Order: sequence, then C-alpha cells, then structure tokens
Amino acid sequence: MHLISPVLWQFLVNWLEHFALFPPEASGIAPYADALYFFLILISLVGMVLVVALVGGLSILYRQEKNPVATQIEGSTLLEATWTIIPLALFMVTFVWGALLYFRIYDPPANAMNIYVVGKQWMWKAEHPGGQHEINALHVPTGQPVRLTMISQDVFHSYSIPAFRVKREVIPGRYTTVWFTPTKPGTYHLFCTQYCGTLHSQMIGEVTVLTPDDYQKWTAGSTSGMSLAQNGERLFASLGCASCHNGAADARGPNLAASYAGRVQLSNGSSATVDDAFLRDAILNPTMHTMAGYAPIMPTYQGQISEEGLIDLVEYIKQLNTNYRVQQTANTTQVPSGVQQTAPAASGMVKP
Ligand code: HEC
Ligand SMILES: [Cu+2]
Repeated sequence: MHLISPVLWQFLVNWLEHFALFPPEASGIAPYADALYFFLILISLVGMVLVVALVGGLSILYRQEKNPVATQIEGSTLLEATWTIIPLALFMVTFVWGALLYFRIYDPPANAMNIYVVGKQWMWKAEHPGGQHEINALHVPTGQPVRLTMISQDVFHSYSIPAFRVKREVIPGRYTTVWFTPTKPGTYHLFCTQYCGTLHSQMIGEVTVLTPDDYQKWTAGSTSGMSLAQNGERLFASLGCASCHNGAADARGPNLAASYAGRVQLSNGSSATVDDAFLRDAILNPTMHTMAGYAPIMPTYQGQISEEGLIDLVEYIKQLNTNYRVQQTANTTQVPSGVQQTAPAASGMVKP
C-alpha cells in the first residue's frame, strides 16, 4: 500500500532528478568560479552560526535569574580589534581572489577562436568565421578556448551561459567579448539576463558542446558556402571601399592589408591599436580617429551597413594579407570607382 499517492511520488522523483543546487560545470573556469562561491557560502555560514550561537548562548548565560544586576562594560580594545581585523582579512582574501578570477575571465588567450554574436530583440545570432549562422544556438568544441565578440543591434542585452559561469553585457555600438573553454559535451542553457522588452523571457537558446571531431562534422555540414571574410569582400566591393583602399601607392585611402593588430598613427598625434572595435569605428565614424597623413575624405557608412555586414567587413580586413593588391585590383574592375552601392545589395546591407 502506498503511503503517498503515486502521482505525488512521481512528482517528487522527477523533482529530485532535476533538482540541482548548481548548474553543471562545463567550462574550464567553472570549478574556479564555484570554489570562490563555496568559500563565500562557507564564511557566511560560519559567521551566521557564530552570531546565532553567541546571541542564544549569552542570553541563556546572562538571563535575569542568574544575573539580576547588570554590569556595565566600558569596551574592550582587544575585542574590537579582533572583530575588525578578522572580517577585514576575509574581505581582502575574497577581493583578491575575485579580482584574479575576473582578470582570467575577461582576458582571452591568444589562441582563442573567435565567434561573433549579434543580439537583437529578441534573439541571438551567432556567426562563425566559416560562414555558419545560428539563431538562439551556439556550437562549440571541447578543449578549445572560444572568444565571443558580441554587439547589440538595438538595446542592452546580456549573454549568459550558466554552465560555463560566464555572462557579459551586449551593448549597442560597441563590441564586448567573453571567453571560455568548454570541457564537457552536452547541451546547456543560454539566457539573456538583461531585461530587454516584451519578449525578453524568450530570448533564450541552447549551447551545444561537441567533441572536436563532431564539431568538425558540424562545421562542414552547416556551412552557408561563403565565409564571413568572403561576404566582407563582396561588401567591400559593392560599397566602393576599394576605390580608395586599393593598396596602390597613390591610393586616396591607406592600405588596409596587415593593418590589423598593428598600431596606427592618428592625425591628432596619438596612436591606436587596430582591433575589431577600431575597424568598426573607422567605418562608421571615420572622423573619430583620422589617420595621420591622410585627408579626412572617407564618407561615413553610419546607417548603411547592418551589424552583420560590419562583422563581415571587419573579418575581411582582418584576413587581408599580401595578396591584397591583386584581389583588390580584381574588385575595382568589378565596381565603377567612386560609385557607391551601385552593385546589387550584398547580404550585409541594411534593408530599407
Ligand atoms: C573616398 C575614399 C574612401 C572610401 C570610399 C573609403 N575609405 Fe576608408 N579611409 C579613407 C581614408 C582617406 C582613410 C584615412 C583617414 C581616416 O582615417 O579617416 C580611411 C581609413 C579607413 C580605415 C582605418 C585605417 C586602418 O588602417 O585601419 C578603415 C578600416 C577603412 N578606411 C575602411 C573602409 C571601408 C570598409 C570602406 C567601405 C565601406 C571605406 N573605408 C571606404 C578613404 C576612404
Ligand atoms: Cu535581451
């Protein structure tokens, strides 16, 4: 005979099965983040037990019956020093520990592979350099550091994968990055953790961690035929960029080949590192940091290129190499020089 109804029993079993104090630990950083978290829980518990024990114990020890006349205590330097120094030491440990972890989480290693993420109301779009696109999903291999370069097309969002213990704001107009090394194959939750409008709660998805072999199969099977850089090359031609950036010695714009990751001299006397953010700014607000030795003639492309298109262009400029001139000469013959957007709209252009 059942002591509790089978339905209730089943409910309890299901609940226990799915009950988890912590999401799975599926990234290299997860055990470290959890260690700090457990430390915080531990010192909080010790503090709580201590306070409750003192309040309870002392009120029994000094109850009126035993202690009818209260004695006044005029303070104790030793006691005050103790309860100041011990918590201070604990806070300092937590601070230093947290700061070290923070640097580790926000500083991607040089060998990280890069995936772009565009957030918009209300979905996540991931773009792999090979041209694979995913909506509300992300496929990554185990054992490989992955950096996400993220941007929002509208309002503030936040990209969060609890199983990886990572979360980062996704902001309009600026690239932010986050990185992780997946360790366990499986599927994990992806959330937007910044309230972003009516359907915020549905801005969710699935992160699939594959073994390197399965990941190879996945990338081969879901390619769209064109890599981001190839899309970028098409945009570069159709937007007329090549009319000024053709790599020739007398070109009106600087040679973009190999400019990525280098430092450039700006006309205001300062210098800047050419990273993804610099390239994006250079295309949208050329006057923001004009390069030394060039006239500020580059038109702004604000409002003409979608975030996806900008990613394509950035990826293209990143991958330019010494073959640049040859490729660009081919492009310039394709596009009448100086004429913008006469070519059929490439995929990255903003739809009217
Ligand atoms: C009318 C000529 C002209 C056109 C068209 C033009 N640019 Fe430029 N571009 C320049 C000049 C001149 C500079 C250097 C001065 C400056 O920074 O504004 C420059 C600078 C840049 C830089 C920063 C330099 C560096 O080494 O990173 C980037 C990136 C760039 N352009 C990309 C593009 C892209 C992409 C397009 C097409 C969407 C484009 N440009 C269209 C003239 C042009
Ligand atoms: Cu959102």
